[in-house]
Amino acid sequence: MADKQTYYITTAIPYANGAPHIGHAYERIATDVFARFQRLDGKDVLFVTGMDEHGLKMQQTAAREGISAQQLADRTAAQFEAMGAKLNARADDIVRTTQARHKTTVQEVWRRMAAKGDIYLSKYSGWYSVRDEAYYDEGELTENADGKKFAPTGTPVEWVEEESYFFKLSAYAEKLLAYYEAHPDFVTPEKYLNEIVAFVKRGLNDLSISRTTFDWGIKVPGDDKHVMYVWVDALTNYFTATGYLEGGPRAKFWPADAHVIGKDITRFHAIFWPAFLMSAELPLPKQIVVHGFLFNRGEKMSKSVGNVISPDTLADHYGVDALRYFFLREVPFGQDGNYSHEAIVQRINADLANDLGNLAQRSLSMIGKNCGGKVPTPGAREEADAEILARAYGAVTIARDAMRQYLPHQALAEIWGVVGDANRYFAGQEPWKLGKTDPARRDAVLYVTAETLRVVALLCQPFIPEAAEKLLGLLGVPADKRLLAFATPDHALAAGENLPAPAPIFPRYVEPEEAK
Ligand code: ME8
Repeated sequence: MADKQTYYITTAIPYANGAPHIGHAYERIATDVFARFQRLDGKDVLFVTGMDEHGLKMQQTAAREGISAQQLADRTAAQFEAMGAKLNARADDIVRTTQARHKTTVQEVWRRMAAKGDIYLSKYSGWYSVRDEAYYDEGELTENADGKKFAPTGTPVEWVEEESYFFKLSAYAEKLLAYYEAHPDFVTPEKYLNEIVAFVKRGLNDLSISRTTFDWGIKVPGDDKHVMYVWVDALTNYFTATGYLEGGPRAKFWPADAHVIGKDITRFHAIFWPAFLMSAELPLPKQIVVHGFLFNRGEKMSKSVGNVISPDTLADHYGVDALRYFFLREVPFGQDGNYSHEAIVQRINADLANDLGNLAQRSLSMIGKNCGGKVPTPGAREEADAEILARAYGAVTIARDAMRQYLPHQALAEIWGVVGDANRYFAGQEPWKLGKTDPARRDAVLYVTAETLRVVALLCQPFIPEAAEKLLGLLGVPADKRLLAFATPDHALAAGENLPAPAPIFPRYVEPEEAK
């Protein structure tokens, strides 16, 4: 048998100096959905996340709390691991930048860049924001009445002068532009690539890549005074996971298929990262997949506004599948999105409980009652039957295509298009009236509905894994027949197979006060 096609996908690695928030949950869920979809489609998938544990901010937060930076990193890493488990979005591996395997890899990548002549020692000075871990140009700053200067992000800046190693990023502008030109899908959605191209066309400055002002970081090979400045360290995590340089069993996964990231870090991923890899003579990732930001009713989450909701609280309140569905359906991928109680409840009750849940419940309980709890006999196929089935099988190709383009909202719109049509089919055929007049036709309608639900459930697995598993169980689909390859007519439900007793898959969301 030919080797399975590999597929390697990553999330950004969250800063380890704070607890997980909704943005992190959104990114993890989306990446998990992409990973699950490709696995469902028969690929050999590696899904990696990690933790960004170095930097001055870590040192400072830890000091404020009276713990070591490593203790802070350990605590946050445990919170993120719990989030992944809670959201049913566990990764195959977690690269923590303090791990030995990562240090070795980063130092080797540095050596390769140095060997290429791309790293030199010089002096760096400028307005630095500790909180942003970034220098800012004079022109970007604002000043308050006391003459104190602030970054565009509102954080205070201070004048810093230090010896620093630099990476010759300026030498890569032309090469990067040629690369974008040859690989127009390198950054998706396209609007983010356009921003990057415009930025690079204005010319690139060399990049300061080491610090002497703090020591919580990976040491520069051959110069212990310096630790690497966060981005060489952080970006290399994607590479570390594959053990590519050691030629281990996961080396086949490099280059990555997709780095899923938020829109605020596109420059680092679409400019720095490919330039580092070109310099180190390593293959470039295939795609940078950018998502937008999530806001609570249009407002940025902040402690002062008091609208910070933990992913944990949301998952407990609405259910994990509901949250996963909401994020991917409601927000066109790549754009910013909003969440609110009303919007989540609307999606749960209309799409999940009503459209999918009710259809499954009604059709499966009729099968339980009237067909002896067995898959009914399809009988003669009428035009309406053929239409809804063709629509369902056709959705597989459309969903696959949408997912290849990282448009999960379109895949879900297509799947729910089938669910809508199936509801119209069911209502139009009125199988509950056929018991006395034409039981064979009733059975045929129930069969077609169940087979449509099978295809829908197969497609739903990456998005709402628990509910899809439940539904596939109720339809008697064995565990080894749940890949997307089985969503075809030749693997249709077999008449006469025993089905388990029907059970609801999606309860309606009821406001706590109504439930009393
Ligand atoms: O940027 N909505 O870490 P991070 C959606 N350590 N996504 C959001 C978001 C929001 N409100 N807020 C943040 C870092 N994100 C670096 C990454 S990768 C080599 C290093 C996204 O914890 C953000 O865009 O600030 C990023 O993709 C991820 O969450 C981690 O953000």
